[in-house]
Amino acid sequence: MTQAITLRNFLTHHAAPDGLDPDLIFLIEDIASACRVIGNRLRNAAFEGNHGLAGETNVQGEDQKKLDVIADETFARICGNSRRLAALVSEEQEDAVWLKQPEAGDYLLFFDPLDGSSNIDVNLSVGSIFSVCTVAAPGERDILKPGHTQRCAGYAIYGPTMMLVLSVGDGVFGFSCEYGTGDFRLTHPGMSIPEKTAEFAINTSRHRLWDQPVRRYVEECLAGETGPRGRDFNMRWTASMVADVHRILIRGGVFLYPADEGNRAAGGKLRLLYEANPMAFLVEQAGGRATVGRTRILDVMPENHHQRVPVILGSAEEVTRLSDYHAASEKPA
Ligand code: P6P
Repeated sequence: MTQAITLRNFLTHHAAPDGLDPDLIFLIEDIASACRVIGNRLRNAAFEGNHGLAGETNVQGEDQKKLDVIADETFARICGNSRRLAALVSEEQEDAVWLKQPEAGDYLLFFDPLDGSSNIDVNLSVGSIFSVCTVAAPGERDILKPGHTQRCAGYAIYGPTMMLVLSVGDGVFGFSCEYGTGDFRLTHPGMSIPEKTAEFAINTSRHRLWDQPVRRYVEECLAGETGPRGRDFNMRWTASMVADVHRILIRGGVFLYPADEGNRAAGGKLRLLYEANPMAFLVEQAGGRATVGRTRILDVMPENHHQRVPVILGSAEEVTRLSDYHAASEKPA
């Protein structure tokens, strides 16, 4: 098999419309380095006493795992030296960390350093999610950027293989970490989501809380070939958005974390700036769709740093069907 090209080779020769800004290349390589270190710390956690809780709660009010703290510190330590990085915006930190006086064109890095960390102690896949936007004007300290302005987005998945999956706006590319050298090498060029699917992902224990459009959609899937869909569906739920989205990028599917009676007051469960936006960017770049029910996630104008939104994303046909069901439920009787 021909030697798969490295991430650096890909970025320096990538045919993004006008080539990639060298400072963006350096930042992406720093992100990859941070993810490689996090993957190694995960692998050695049992020997380093890094399983379990850190004894703190984060801004989300969640009990921080020791590895949440390590992952957050790793992103800050490694990416914080990137030349034109103006701010770090972490799920684990209440406020943005400004590294320099922002200049027009500087980068903003949004990240969920360790997503799905409740899976760590049971040795299931977890991930890191990242998104890069730019400062619009000198001195601007506005981090509330809508998702369609992202310059780059991606994730690392720490599974049987550690992978980095990213887009710089012209398709989605997957890089596997080569054991031994630690190089991320291009193994999944041009990742694409099939328009049709027979697989859905939702936390079904919240069934009693769902709104009618989601309840209708899921019940039709469960009815299988005897119901209106005329075919059987499969269900997967990994409690790790990165793992569910990765599966959808590989073989299709639809992922739902909708607003419901239990989370509506908070706006949903998943966070807009560093979970929904980067994943929506990837999904659209791979030919899928991503909405909050009807509205495109990438068009949502953020109102605050840790804003939560409903998320429906994946195979275009299914996301469109759910959008139609939401529209039908909003029509006056
Ligand atoms: P639940 C992990 O905590 C996360 O933010 C996502 O990665 C995942 O999809 C979701 O929450 C899981 O939520 O309700 O199943 O624990």
